[in-house]
Amino acid sequence: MNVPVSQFITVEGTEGAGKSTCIEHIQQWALQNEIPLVCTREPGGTPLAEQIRDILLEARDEQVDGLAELLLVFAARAQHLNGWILPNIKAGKWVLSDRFTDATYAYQGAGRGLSTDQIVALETLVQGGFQPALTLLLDLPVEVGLERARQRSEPDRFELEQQEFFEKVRAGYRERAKQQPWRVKIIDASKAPEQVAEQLVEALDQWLASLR
Ligand code: Z5A
Repeated sequence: MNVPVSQFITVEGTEGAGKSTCIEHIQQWALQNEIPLVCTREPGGTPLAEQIRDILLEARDEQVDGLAELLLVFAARAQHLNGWILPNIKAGKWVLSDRFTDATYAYQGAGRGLSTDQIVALETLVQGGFQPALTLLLDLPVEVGLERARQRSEPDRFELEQQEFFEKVRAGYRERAKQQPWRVKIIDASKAPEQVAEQLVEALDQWLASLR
């Protein structure tokens, strides 16, 4: 896809990693650097993709087939990418997404145990070579994140998973960072909010400097 990928940033992490808080810091940083940033999320980001999100997150009695889950994730992504992300980037905006395809490798790949080949095939079909230029991976011990998340409302279908599932997801994310260190930056999200914010700003500043 012929778009300037330097305008696409993603934030990733396991349960309770603090993505929402970090996104606020990134918005602040963008404002200070006069960057026209717009925010979105996955699954979701357009009316249709948000409907697919609801289907994916709804806790239900019926066992959800792993491949069905994977296809729904990529159906939502195709709609989001073509209907929202790319038009915004082409219009000169910088896009910040709360999760993207690294989440698929972590949740459906490492977590559910679906084959990497299947994910790569769908990624290629939907995205071509399109990738985030920078991914901030909020990493923390699973039990710390789950404890934070417990303070919140009704758990969705993913949040009902056991600790073992989230351990696999965390390992999957760390593996992505190992494989693509030029793009995926690990942030120690177990620290106090102000220390997490410092790490974020440092990673963003370094990355911005590398573009100039
Ligand atoms: N999913 C998938 O399976 N495959 C895919 O390809 C994609 C997604 C794209 C929905 O994602 C689900 O979709 C997700 C994976 C799946 N399932 N899960 N789990 P989501 O991003 O919408 O859902 P989420 O992970 O539950 O995100 P969240 O609810 O937005 O969590 P968060 O943003 O990381 O956490 P938070 O709300 O910012 O923080 C949690 C609490 O911790 C909150 O009370 C904060 O005040 C507190 N907090 C934050 N930072 C700190 C620090 N530093 N110290 C102490 N306390 C803190």
